[in-house]
Amino acid sequence: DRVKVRRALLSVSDKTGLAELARALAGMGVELVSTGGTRKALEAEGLAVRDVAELTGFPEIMDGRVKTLHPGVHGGLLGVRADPAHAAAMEAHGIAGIDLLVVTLYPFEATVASGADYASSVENIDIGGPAMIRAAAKNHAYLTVATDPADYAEILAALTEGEGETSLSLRQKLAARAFARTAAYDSAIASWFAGEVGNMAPEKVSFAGTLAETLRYGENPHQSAGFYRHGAARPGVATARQVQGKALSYNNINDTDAAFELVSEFDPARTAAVAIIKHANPCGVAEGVNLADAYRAALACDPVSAFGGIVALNRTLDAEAAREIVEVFTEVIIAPDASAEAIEIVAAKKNLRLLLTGGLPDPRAPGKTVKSVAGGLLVQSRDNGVVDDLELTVVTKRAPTAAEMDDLRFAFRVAKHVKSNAIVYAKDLASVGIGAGQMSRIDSSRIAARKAEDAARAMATERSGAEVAAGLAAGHAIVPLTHGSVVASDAFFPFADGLISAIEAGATAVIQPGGSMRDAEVIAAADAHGVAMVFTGMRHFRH
Ligand code: 93A
Repeated sequence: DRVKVRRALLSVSDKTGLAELARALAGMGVELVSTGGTRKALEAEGLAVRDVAELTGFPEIMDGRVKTLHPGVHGGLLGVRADPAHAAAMEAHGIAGIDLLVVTLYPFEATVASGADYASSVENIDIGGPAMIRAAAKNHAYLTVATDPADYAEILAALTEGEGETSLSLRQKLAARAFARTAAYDSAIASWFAGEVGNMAPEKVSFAGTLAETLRYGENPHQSAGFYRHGAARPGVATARQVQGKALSYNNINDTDAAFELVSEFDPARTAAVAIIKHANPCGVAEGVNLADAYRAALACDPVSAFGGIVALNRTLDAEAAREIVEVFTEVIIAPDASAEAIEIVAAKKNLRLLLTGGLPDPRAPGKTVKSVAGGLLVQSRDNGVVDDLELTVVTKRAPTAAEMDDLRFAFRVAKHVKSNAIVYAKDLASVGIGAGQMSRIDSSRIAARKAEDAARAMATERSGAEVAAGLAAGHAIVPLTHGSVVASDAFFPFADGLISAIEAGATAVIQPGGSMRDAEVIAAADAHGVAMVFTGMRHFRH
């Protein structure tokens, strides 16, 4: 997989580091070929360089718009050296093989940024450069391609160490960078153009990935929208097979993604898990001995919100679970797979979408998430922290019991997928109260507790009227589900009040990152109530 570099084609707008690179290459006996401006720059350095016109047998024409767009160049970039027919074609047409391509593109981005007019912006759209870069990157089995002066040192070091040869792994790495460069370049052109023509629908502009689908509308009917796929191997809503149901909406896709990412936190070999999502937040999550069991427990958390929700499962959807789910109005079901019988049961609900992904995504996998802000994009590595990998520190006098510890881990796992400020009450590996998206932690705490009370009331009224009437006559109050629960917080409690509100709701153990200036106060409040608390050392903000 090692390839000797004999001939280099250099065609650069940004001439940073060019002379040093070319001199070093010449010193290794590499033949240099260049386009007009680059050749002049090299000759000024006293280097011997052939003009690309010698490869094409054609002069640069049309002010340089056509200089390398010729089989004499592209045959030398694209020819498969090991293919006898390709080799024969190169021989027959006198095509010289190129082993190293060095191109920096016309400075389109800088031209636009400088406030240049329309005509000069257009003139700075490079055509021949990207064509060569893409050809060389495609043929990386034989070619080394540099698209940035920052690549030169690495290439020279490899050539020096490899006695004039490059390795496949280096060529692959450079090819990936090359395609990223041309993609970003085209993105910049597309964005600029969309701005110039003004009324162009923004969903037609590809920032990353390819347009998979134009959606009926965006978050609201007056917004246009599209769904782009970027070919990552992460199983999920973008790669799923839709077995049945209407087309997914923008909000469906967003919520389904949130739902499936959440259940993927639960190892299917260890447990069955179900999440029900509304507005990208879970309204019920549970583990169970099987999916039907987990679904019932997830539904009990907030049966009112579950109406019109998205249901995600971490195992193959079976008939029993399917029967339970179709009882409740549900927008989307997403699972790694489904049994034939389950598919038949779901088929009775024509509009219900069933998505099968063929697998679960790895919660620990690296990756990037992107969010748009006015005039830019915020990019970060995905939150791949998993509670099982964290060192949990008991900070209170009382340590959690084994059962509390299981619930604490469960609750923290769920809290990671709840919009901040997130408070999650859990009992018996099921959420019993979820507080999401509040501006103060204590509000999330109170909302979660109130929802747990509502759920308890809903359950009571579901029981026979006589039984409830008898209970109420006897003066029995409704017992909120938070009684005897544990509570998780996605970020530290800044004050003791949030914790005290959770204790009042009936929580007996707490899991939170820790790290507040007032940790001592919060720990003292827990100790005063005999509550056990563990610190994770990792925060899970989600916005
Ligand atoms: O105008 S082009 O799109 N047509 C071409 O055939 C072509 N070949 C190389 N631009 C082309 N290039 C670009 O010219 C390269 O990407 C590089 O940015 C620039 C180098 O030209 P020179 O060596 O004349 O300064």
